[in-house]
Amino acid sequence: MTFDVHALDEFVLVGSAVTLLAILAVRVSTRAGLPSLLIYLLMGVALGEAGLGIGFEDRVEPFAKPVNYDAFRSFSPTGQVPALLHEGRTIYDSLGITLYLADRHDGVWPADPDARAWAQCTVAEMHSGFAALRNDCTMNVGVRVTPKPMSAALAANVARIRELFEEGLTQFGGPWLAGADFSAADAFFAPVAFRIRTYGLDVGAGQAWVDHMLAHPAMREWERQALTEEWREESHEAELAAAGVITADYRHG
Ligand SMILES: N[C@@H](CCC(=O)N[C@@H](CS)C(=O)NCC(=O)O)C(=O)O
Repeated sequence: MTFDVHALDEFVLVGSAVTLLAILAVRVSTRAGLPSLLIYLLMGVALGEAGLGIGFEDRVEPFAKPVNYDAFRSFSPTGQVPALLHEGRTIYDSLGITLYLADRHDGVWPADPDARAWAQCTVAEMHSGFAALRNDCTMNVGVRVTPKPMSAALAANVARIRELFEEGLTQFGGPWLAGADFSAADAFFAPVAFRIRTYGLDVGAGQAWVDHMLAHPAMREWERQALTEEWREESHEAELAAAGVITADYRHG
């Protein structure tokens, strides 16, 4: 996903005038995490950067306290993000947005039938699964954590991720999960790349993808913005404290 914010802005200007509400993408990534937000932001930027012509404008929507359901309901029927506003439509849910984009742009899914089928399954698996990873390894771009001993469920999630990454890289040749080109599969696992780094999770040879992903200009820009985030959210900070011992905190906002 991204790169230079100004380049991104240009993309937006010349793009398809999609407005992506990647709410809190940066803020959320700093403190804790809302994977979907991140996913969106990343996906939009990445696809745009990849030259697929998907321009979008992201908007930060802070969480309302004590609950933000009503506030988010003003732009998203589920009270959740992400939501994509396009041509008068509200497209919500990460998978719904992906399908919507794939109907309108080439490259969201790999062209190769095998890679395409694999990518679609992995996206579905990410969308509906990995609950232990989401719960136990709260998303935070700005810190490093020595995690508490893993539950059996978390260990199984990490093992499955390792298996998926290694399978994708081996079967389709990398450097992206489903082959030579970035696809929705990479977007859906982008927040996982940050989690792997934050918690030092072992994904075996899948680390090659993590390194490749984290080096992407969009990811670096995402991280840069996250580190400057000025606010912290109590609940996410509490989740972080419960996840293990914080060994480094690079947030300077
Ligand atoms: N299945 C949904 C999940 C969306 C979701 O969990 N969104 C979180 C942020 S990543 C959210 O909006 N939470 C609102 C809240 O915590 O009040 C999707 O993938 O779009």
